[in-house]
Amino acid sequence: MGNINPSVDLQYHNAGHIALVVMDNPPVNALKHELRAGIAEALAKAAADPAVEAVVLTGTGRFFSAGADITEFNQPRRSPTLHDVIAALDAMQKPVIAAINGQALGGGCELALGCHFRLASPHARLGLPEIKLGLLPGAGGTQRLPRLAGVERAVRMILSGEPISAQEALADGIVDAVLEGPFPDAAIAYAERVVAERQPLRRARDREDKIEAARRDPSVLDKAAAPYLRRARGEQAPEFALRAIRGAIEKPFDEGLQQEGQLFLELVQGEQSKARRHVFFAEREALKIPDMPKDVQPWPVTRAVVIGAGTMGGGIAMCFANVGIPVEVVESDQAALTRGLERIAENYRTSVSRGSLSAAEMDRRMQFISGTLDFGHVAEGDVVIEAVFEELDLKKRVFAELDRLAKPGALLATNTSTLDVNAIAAATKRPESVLGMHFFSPANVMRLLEIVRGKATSHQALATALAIGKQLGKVPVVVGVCDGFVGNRMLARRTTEAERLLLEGALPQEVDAVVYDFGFPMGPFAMSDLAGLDVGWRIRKARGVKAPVSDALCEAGRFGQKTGAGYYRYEGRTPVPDPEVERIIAEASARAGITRRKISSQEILERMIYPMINEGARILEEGIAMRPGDIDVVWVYGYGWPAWRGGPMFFADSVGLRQIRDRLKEYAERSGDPLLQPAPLLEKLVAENRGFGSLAPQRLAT
Ligand code: 3H9
Repeated sequence: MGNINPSVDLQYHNAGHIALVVMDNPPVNALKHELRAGIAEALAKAAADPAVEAVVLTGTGRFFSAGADITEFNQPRRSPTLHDVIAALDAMQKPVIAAINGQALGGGCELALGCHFRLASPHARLGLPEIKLGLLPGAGGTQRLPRLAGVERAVRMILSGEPISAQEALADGIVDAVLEGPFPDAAIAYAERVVAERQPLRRARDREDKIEAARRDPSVLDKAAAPYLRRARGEQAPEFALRAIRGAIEKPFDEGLQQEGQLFLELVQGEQSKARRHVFFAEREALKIPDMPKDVQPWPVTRAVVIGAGTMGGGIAMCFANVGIPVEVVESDQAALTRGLERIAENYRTSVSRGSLSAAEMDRRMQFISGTLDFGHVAEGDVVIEAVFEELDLKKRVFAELDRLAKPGALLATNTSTLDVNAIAAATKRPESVLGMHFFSPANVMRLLEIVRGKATSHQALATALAIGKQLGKVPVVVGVCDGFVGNRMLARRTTEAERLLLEGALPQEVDAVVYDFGFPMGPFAMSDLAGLDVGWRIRKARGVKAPVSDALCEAGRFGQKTGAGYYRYEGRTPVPDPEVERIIAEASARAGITRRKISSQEILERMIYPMINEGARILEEGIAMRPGDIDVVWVYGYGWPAWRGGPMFFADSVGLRQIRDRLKEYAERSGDPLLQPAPLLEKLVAENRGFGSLAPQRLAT
């Protein structure tokens, strides 16, 4: 508890020479109003105290500060603002030294940039991640960082949002020193030196040397920003951030600062940042299980076993190796095992050749992975993840075996993407230890992890799966048991509708263009070609279901990218619209007795999105997901839904549920497809004039 207020402590050191201002607002020192007010008050006291010759500003715990308090963005602004505090720091006539004890992010980093000197502990990190919230650094970051570090580094940090290490910050001139000694003592000693040597105050606002080159040649800025803007596609924040940085080059400091403030305000009030903030909080909410007792402790996991050396098994093994957890891949066939381990090595080699992984790090990771044909090794795993062929009987047999061999207290997980986890658990005498861990392909890249909670899954097993997910750097979302769980079940609605659009008159490239322009990395047909059409074909045949266009393509041997042709033909990996496909589609329409028509982009978009939202409503109704936000997280992290559109359920609220309900009704009547009839929950929310966002978290149905 601080002596200025509960969030700020003002201490005096070295006979009152040095005032130490300590920010203490756990868990991350977010700059809420009380913290800002406390810093301002402490600074005023230090300024007025004749004994004080320098001020050191630092934070408690792992954080200097993680920036503005994001929860305050929906509330009216209260003085002192972060601007006011930084202006006060900047204007101090005594040296103010930021002692960056841990992470300094966003407004926290800007606070440090506003100090006259910056010192970092060796494990400190500095970053401006505002772009990930659909914002730009709005407390002087776009003006001070280019002046301290040059335009290229500033663009990289601001437009990527990725933090840098203390050592990199030192090399770039962002911090003045990295101090090995204990914090804050080392910083206090440094402050004494600044005072003793009468070092002049170094204000970032006065620096011009690092932006001179960009002033002479404006293309420096555009060149640095180009790769980020190419990826932005419809997202406002990168373009706004670039404008703000340009202001630093072209305008006097105060004008640039004012422009930055206006651009920030526009973003923070806009729909895109609201969407990204929603995703930020939804991702963290998803880890909270309403019925989980507080004292449940996950089982410790120091060793993993993966059953199956196929693409999924190998990818999952890499996830463990990447974070330094030893993992053994168990296979029944030597050739498959050798192939699987070689595929893993090949994946790492690709990363090394691209420069994203060092050869030494590849070797280190490979050492965590071993392979065996001996099923007995299952006994060594704290977690065992089964990734064998997607066939219920096979999985049941594997689980019966795991039950026999795994140690008591091991977590037994299946990587099924569709099968009944309860049926798989029933093959064991310990269904409480069984759940689904549905990784998305490629497993070592995609961040979503659907954790499927079976009816018997214990709290401890669930807590362990969540902890593993976090440890692996995944974004875990707990879902209930149903065909396809959350993600693939909703995707199935889109797939059906996409096929129908082709039959009615659209072409694959038209549908894909609409979905791509919405912000997805690719459209449904390019995605099917990538995944391979044959898998779905086999499943449809087994279930007696037809998809006339897709079936016809498969019959023509067009399985997608792997055969060089699917919905497109391929030149390398580039899809090219193919007149042959047009012919196949036209024939399928004729066979179905459909007169093809021109379908508008608006209709395509509605039919690609609204049926999924409807299915999302059913998923909530049935208790397969706990919160609409969980569904949004699934789609953002598993299927490339653009984060700046917040996920399907958030998007639905922003479109308006009445509009969606009305359009669905129309499409249902036109197609005769009962699945397009608005879900009862959707109807209920429309009748009550509410959105999905108003729903309280619920327990999963078991
Ligand atoms: C900004 O600064 C704007 C300025 O440029 C201009 C202003 C004028 N505010 O993630 P964790 C909560 S924009 C409020 O689980 P970790 C979080 O919700 C901001 N709350 O921990 C969670 O709450 P709960 C720029 C925040 O160790 C708890 O803290 N800054 C904030 O895995 C723990 O978080 C950013 O964008 C916040 N700023 O990761 C940083 N940050 O326990 C955003 C966290 O109730 N934050 N919380 O669920 C992060 O990236 C990660 O939280 C961080 C810690 C890396 C800091």
